[in-house]
Amino acid sequence: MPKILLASPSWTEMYGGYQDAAKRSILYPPYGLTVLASIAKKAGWQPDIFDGELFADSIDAFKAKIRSFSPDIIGITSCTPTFHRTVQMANIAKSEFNLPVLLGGAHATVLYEEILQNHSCFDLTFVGEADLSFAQFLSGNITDKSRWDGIPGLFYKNESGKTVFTGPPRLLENLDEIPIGSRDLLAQDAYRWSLPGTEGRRFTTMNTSRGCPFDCVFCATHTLFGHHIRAQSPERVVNEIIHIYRVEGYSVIGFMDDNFTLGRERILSICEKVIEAKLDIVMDCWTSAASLTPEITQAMRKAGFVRVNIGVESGDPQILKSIKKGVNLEVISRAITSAKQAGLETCGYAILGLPGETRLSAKRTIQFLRKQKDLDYAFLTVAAPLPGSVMYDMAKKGEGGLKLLSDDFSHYKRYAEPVIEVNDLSAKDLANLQRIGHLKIYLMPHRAWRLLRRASIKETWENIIAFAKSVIISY
Ligand code: B12
Ligand code: SF4
Repeated sequence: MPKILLASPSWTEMYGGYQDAAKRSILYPPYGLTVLASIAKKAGWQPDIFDGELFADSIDAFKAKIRSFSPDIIGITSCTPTFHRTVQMANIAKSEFNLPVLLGGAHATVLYEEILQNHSCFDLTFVGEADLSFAQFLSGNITDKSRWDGIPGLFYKNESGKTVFTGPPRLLENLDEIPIGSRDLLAQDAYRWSLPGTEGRRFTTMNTSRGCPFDCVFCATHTLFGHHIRAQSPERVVNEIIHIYRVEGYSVIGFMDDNFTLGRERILSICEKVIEAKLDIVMDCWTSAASLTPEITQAMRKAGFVRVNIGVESGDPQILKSIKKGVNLEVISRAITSAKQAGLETCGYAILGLPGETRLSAKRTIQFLRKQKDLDYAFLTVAAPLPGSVMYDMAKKGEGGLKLLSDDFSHYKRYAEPVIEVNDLSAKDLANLQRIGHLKIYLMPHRAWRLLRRASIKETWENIIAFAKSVIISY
């Protein structure tokens, strides 16, 4: 049986000075690769997965994995700030092991032409959603380039050295057809996420829908999955939950959908079915405030959700409008309160340095987050214009007061090293506002007290030390 190694580069380095604090609480599994591995199995391949994030020296570990697994082909995923690592891995696979290398993921989906021009280590790029193209590619002779032409969603150089794009990929119409990911290929106890009451429990992620109807200018999700929402049926979602709980022993699940709670009937039905199945599980999800009504938050709490992560983006009404968030501050506040009243932990994410940002609007964001008495956690990131987002084009053209300081994607981190200036805010100002903002937010007595009560004394000290270290390093 031919073998394929699917690989993901290490990524917590993109937290910059906040890496220590991030590593303590976040380690997500490469969900997309588990799905691709199941697709490969169905096509008659033996897959394995390499997750660079699990190793102190991910490059050495990658070489060791290639030696021990001895694949016929390698597939690597790509994200903008870690693309240099993807290239490093592809170069090793090609020059040291002489293996064909496939590329896929968010970064490659936008910049495939430029990538193939500059990096000869990649043989073939899968553009966009790849479930169907990958299955079709693996189901025949993979070295026969004349076949590639008939598979939509591929970019490559043909026999005569000419680049070929076979057109946009076909999208899955029925997401119930996505196979359950091969999580057995992961180091199953290695992953973690700081939800309450989850110590010693096995954590994994799921993704149950694709596409987002909103148009936030900083977001690149549409290039992968489009605007139209496609979602798995409640039956399919709950079957996967039951499977990973009963067969694989996972009892902590993070739903990584862009907007998990969009679609009232679907989410209510999922909650109802989870309750009926009587599972001892803890869950959280990411979503837009637009859909968080009391009816939904209460149903979620009953089903075992313990936290909801909400995109706040900005505390300035004008910025919220101009970035096309699709919700206003009132809706966001109401959603936070509704989640809190239902008994869920609440976490808000905001971005400094969005188009149109000024010192005043950034201060409004910090102030808004500080004052939300029902918000347990809040994180401020600094905007990095991601290829595939409207903001990327704006930054390149200097629109919205933006000035792009670097085209080196390895600097496109969310914490501490901004690659933009905007209006009256220099890169240094943005990093300072981020640091001071976090201090101001977490030193609010109601928030500090709640967090102290939630954590053990040991955990609290460890968190304080990691956070203090992050603040000092990022200074
Ligand atoms: C969950 C998630 C995370 C998680 C988990 C990541 C992980 N280890 O899986 C965490 C929080 C850690 C994370 C971190 C980051 N993420 Co993220 N993340 C997501 C999210 C919401 C879902 C990912 C997912 O599971 N999708 C479902 C699976 C099935 O899709 P997939 O992995 O993309 O794979 C499909 C195709 O892309 C393709 N494919 C992918 N890789 C490969 C490889 C091969 C060989 C082939 C053939 C095909 C292929 O096939 C798959 C099936 O169709 C997406 C948005 C989205 N809706 O996808 C953003 C997203 C991918 N993240 C994004 C970003 C920018 C980041 C961060 C930089 C942080 C940030 N938000 O600023 C870091 C960098 C991480 C890294 N690896 O470099 C951007 C990427 C944009 C870009 N230009 O790079 C996205 C699109 C969100 C956005 N707002 O724009 N992320
Ligand atoms: S940030 Fe969230 S709500 Fe906005 S477009 Fe992206 S996925 Fe959709």
